[in-house]
Amino acid sequence: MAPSNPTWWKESVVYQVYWRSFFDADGDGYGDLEGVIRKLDYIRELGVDVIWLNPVYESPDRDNGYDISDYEAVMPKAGTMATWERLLDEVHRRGMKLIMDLVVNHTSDRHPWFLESRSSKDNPKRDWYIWKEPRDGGPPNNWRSYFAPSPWTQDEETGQYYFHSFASEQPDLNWRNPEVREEIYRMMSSWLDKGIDGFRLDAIALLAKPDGFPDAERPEDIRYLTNNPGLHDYLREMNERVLSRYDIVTVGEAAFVTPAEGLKFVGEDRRELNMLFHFEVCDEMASWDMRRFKDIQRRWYEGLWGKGTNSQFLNNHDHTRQVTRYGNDGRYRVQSAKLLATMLHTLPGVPYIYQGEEIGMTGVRFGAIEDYDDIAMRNRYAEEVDKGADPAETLARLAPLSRDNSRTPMQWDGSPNAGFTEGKPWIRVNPNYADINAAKDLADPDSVYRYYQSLISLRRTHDVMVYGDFAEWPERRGDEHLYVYERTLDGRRWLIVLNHGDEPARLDRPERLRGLSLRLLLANYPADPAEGEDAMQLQPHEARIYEVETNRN
Ligand code: TEU
Repeated sequence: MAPSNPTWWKESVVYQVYWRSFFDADGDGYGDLEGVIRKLDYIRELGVDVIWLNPVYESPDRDNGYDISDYEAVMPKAGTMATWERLLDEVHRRGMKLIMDLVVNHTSDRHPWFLESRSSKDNPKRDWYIWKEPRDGGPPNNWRSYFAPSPWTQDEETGQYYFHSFASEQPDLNWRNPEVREEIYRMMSSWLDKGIDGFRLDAIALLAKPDGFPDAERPEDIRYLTNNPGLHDYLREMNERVLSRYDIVTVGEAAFVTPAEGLKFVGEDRRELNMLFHFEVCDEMASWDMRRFKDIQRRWYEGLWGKGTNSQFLNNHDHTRQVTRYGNDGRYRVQSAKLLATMLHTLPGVPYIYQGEEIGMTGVRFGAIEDYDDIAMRNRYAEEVDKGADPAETLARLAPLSRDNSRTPMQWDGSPNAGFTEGKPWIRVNPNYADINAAKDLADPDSVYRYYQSLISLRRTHDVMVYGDFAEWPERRGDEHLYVYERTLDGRRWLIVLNHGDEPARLDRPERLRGLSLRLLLANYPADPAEGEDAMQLQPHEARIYEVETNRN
């Protein structure tokens, strides 16, 4: 297949900073922008190119900054605009780039636009949000929202309902209204004019709503919230009016898309966005399922390669840490964290690292609902317990996928609160911080952090990892633990071998590889000097990257 056009952002590795849990410089228990500045060398040393900063805008903070009440101000918990500007300078000074997380599907219910909109039916901003009359005295349709039993909340003042894809404190903007779009584009340009390097666009597949909001046959399947007609017109307009005017990178959050639909967001000839996060893995694989994962990778490769760019990730601030959810966070934690990293950095697409992943941080189990902060978890718990579910059973069922699993503070060292804060942390620290922390990893040449450094530097120096075609070994396609694939570019040939299982495994070399020499470039176990020519003996969670001798060599 045709390799894609070389571009800086395709060659990048992105590091996600969930600032409120990163480093607290002022002792109020929340991470902050000053804290990010102090830890920039740590991030830079890893070798990453781009930082994705979770929302820092003014917000009542009901959904951790995803409920914005002023797009052009910084929330005091994070710091001031002056600190943010210093952060941008310091990121650039270190040769990195900064992308901002932006939420344009909805605002906070405290945003002045919404306060005006809700004030009366004839307010000029009424149509900036989505208002409907009740149906039979109840909500206008039978849908669910992401975070609530209904996406409709009735406003006492006028008796009408407003629409919210997420919590009731997050009313959706009405993208059909050209004034709304104008104002959003103006705001986006003002951030870009400050010199940022792009956006991660939150919930971007939700912008368009269907005509008339028809009832759903299966209300529990919330796909109706996404990918509605008109969406791509908005994205093209946004690109034309704003994005195309800057040398930036954009990544859109797009749940529930097939590769064919995904291509509509990122097709290079379509002029919409650069990359997307599809959630096929996170949404459909509660735990690891190798065959399914391979199938997902294959379909997305076939759908996008040469035409648009994919993202590689298994966790973020909404999804339980990868080594706990998909790997082994017990005996083989270190090996497993390295294997998952190897996989994400060698599969086609741009790798995203979520803070703490680079030291193999794990998920957490809190004993009481009060210890959970996540609005999605708390609302769901309340709904189920209200309906009569057993509280302990509900907590145990919701805990493994609670978003708080990935939101516990960054574990810097073995001092109290993991060195994250000198105050009381806004969310409890994972009790395993004495064992798992950055100071330990930095002191250990075999640590997960050091492995990430090697992996990223390999990617920086070998474009076969970025632009190489991808092919699985067909004889291992059905294997539930082994994942074996090659990347090839201009006569260079790399082989990646992964044993994602708790048992050792043997991998025979197929005929086509017999006699060719393999040069080991990186592995998460020491090489076995006794290993024969024809078969590899793989340890549990072993990962290897080889360069295969080719005729060119
Ligand atoms: O998440 C929105 C969203 O669509 C996710 O719930 C996604 O579908 C899911 O991760 C796939 O399983 C974004 C933010 O990342 C989240 O933190 C916010 O709470 C939400 O938007 C509302 O702004």
